[in-house]
Amino acid sequence: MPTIVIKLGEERATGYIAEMHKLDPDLKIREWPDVGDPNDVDIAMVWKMPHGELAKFPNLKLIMSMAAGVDHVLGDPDMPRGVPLVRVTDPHMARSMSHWAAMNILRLHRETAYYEDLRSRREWAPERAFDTDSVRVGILGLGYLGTHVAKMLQAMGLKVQGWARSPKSIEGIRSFQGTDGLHEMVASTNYLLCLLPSTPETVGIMNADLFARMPKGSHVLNCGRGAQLVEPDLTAALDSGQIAGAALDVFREEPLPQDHPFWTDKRIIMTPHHAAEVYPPAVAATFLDNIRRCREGLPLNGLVDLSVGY
Ligand code: NDP
Ligand code: OXD
Repeated sequence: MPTIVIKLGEERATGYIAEMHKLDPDLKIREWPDVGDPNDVDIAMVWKMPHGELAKFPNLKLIMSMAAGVDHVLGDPDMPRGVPLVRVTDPHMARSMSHWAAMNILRLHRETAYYEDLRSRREWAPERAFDTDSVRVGILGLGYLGTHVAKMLQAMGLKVQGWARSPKSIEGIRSFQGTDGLHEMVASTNYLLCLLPSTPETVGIMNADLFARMPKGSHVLNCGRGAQLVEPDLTAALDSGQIAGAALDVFREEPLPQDHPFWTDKRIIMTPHHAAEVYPPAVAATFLDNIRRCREGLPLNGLVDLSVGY
C-alpha cells in the first residue's frame, strides 16, 4: 500500500496530517521515525529530515520539501538524486513574506527602536519628516517570493529593484544580473533584502565588500537563509556606520546560540525564522494534488532543478 512519510516538528506534523485527511481520509500517512516497512513508502514530505534517512526508502517516487527552500534536502549527501524533489510555492506564504518585508523596512525607516527608547524614558520626540522618496529597496532574488514582495513594496509607494540570475520584466521594477549587475544595484540601494535560495553561489553573498558598495547608512534585511550573511561583517559594518540597521529572520546557526552577540545588539531587529510560514489549511489541497500527480505519472508542480539547486 503506497504510504506517505511525514517529518516535521511534532505539532506541525499533526496539523498537516489532519488537513490532508480532511480532504482524503484514506491517505496512508506515517510520521517519521515510525515509518513501518520502508518498502511501502513512495512519498516523503519533509522538513529537516536527518541525513541518510531518505536513502532508506527503496521505492521512493517523490520528495516534497515542506518549505520553499530545499537546502535542507539537498544538503543530505545521501539524498536519492534520481527522485524528483518539489517545494512549496504558495500565495499565503508569499503574502506573509511580503508582510515581514514591509513591516521591517518600515520599522527601520521609521526608526521604531529610537522612538521606543524615548518612550521608555517618557520623552516626547521633536517633530520630524521621513524622507520616504529616497528609499530604494534592492531585492536579492526575484523568484516566486521576491517578485511578490517587490510588487507589494511597490504598491506601498517604495522604489524597488531586484537581482536574479535571469532578466525579469516586472513593470516599474528594474532587474539586474551577474556580478556587475549586483554591484550596480547595491550602489543605489539603501534597503537590501535577501530572498535567495541557499546554494554554493549565494553563501556569504552579503559580506563586507557588498556593504562597502552600498550608500553609507544603508540597511540590510535577511529572510533568505542565514548562510548568505557573513555575520561578523554585519557587526563590523554596523560599528563603522556603513550599515545603519538590520532585520534578520534567519541565522547561520538556528536556534541562535545563547552567547551570540546579535541577541543584545539593538541595531538588529530579529525574528526566529518565521518570516513566512507554510500554513496547513492553505497548502493541503496543493500537496494532495502533487501526490495524485506523482502516483498517476503526471507533471509535478514546484519541481526543483537539481542542476542549479533551487
Ligand atoms: P525561487 O526559486 O522562486 O526564487 C529564487 C530567486 O533567486 C530567483 O529569482 C533566482 O533567479 C534567484 N537566484 C538564485 N540563485 C541566484 C544566483 N546565483 N544569482 C542571482 N540570482 C539567483 O525561490 P522563492 O522565491 O520561493 O524562495 C526564495 C528563498 O526564500 C527560499 O529558497 C528560502 O531559502 C527562503 N525562504 C525563507 C523563509 C523564511 O521564513 N525566512 C520562508 C520561505 C522561503 P532566477 O529567477 O533567474 O532563477
Ligand atoms: C522555507 C522556510 O524555506 O520556512 O519555506 O524557511
